[in-house]
Amino acid sequence: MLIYANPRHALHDGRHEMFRGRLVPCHETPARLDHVLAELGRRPVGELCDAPPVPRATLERVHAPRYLNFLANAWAEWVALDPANAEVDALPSTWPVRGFRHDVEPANFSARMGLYSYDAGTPLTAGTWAAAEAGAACAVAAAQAVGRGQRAAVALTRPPGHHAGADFFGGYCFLNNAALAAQSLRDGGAKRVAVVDVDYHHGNGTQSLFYGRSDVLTISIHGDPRTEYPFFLGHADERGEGDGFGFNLNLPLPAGTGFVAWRTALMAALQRVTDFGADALVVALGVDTYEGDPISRFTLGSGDYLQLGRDLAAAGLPTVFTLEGGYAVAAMGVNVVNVLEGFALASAA
Ligand code: 6XA
Ligand code: ZN
Repeated sequence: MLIYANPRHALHDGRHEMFRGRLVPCHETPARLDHVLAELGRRPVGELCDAPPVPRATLERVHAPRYLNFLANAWAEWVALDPANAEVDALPSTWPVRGFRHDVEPANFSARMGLYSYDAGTPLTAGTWAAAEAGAACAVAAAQAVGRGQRAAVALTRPPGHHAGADFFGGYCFLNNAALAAQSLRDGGAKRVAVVDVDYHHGNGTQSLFYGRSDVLTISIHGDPRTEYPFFLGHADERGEGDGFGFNLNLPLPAGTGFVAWRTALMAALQRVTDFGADALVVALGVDTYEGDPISRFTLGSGDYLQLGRDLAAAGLPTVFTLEGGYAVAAMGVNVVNVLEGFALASAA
């Protein structure tokens, strides 16, 4: 198993996110990935590798050029508004909802922050673009390694990606690493790619990116959006549209769900992957399904992640992992490495 760890992840280090009318400290912190790297130091389940830079054209396979241009320049624009902004994260506060225009890009910076986002929980910081771009490079490199015949590769990166769409950020995500991996696998010759998103939160960005396509099957197991973030997508009746009809599967579960019921959903997901005839699998790996997670409400235990890894390996497919959520920071390393170890041991057996 090859592991591409984002060397620039810590450049994205938000101060605050908006929560119930207050700015509160960010949950999505550099310490999360540091804990995974520390656990990998104790249990080296794979080989750490460097990813080459990702060409802009590769990012444009998934993201809109004007969105990428905005992200790449946003921090410089923010500081140009007022040098004092260098000490403040940029957060959106106005959004073009139903009936507003999205085709005209405003000149105003705050208006563009709103055009290209959907929540106020995702601060854009001095190092956001550098970190996100280097993370995307890890996802593409992991996909290319699997395309060359590796059984599995891991994009160990943050910021996470599965909420990011073609032209929007949100849910702590800027570039959709899982979607970039899936598209790179397709571009490398895989005919059918499945994305299985096991994060607590619905992978709305990934779903929206492939919703009209039958070559990439998207599946997400997540907290029921009637009560859980991201609220406005992730229901069971979202099955895809046009050519993509039947190629999106949502498996929402109620808050409080434990591993037995959760694993039943996982088995349904993996059966659908088999029926689809996937050549390759992308796992959007969030461990915010953990019982100790501060912002989520499933009750998986650390040991359950070993079984998750074994179950994913049993699908028998070349597999790319991307790292998504997980905010019980001290347990994060054990939980992520348990998945990878369970997978590695089962696929070697
Ligand atoms: C609201 C919660 C964002 C959830 C981010 C996440 N600020 N997504 O873990 O998978
Ligand atoms: Zn999550």
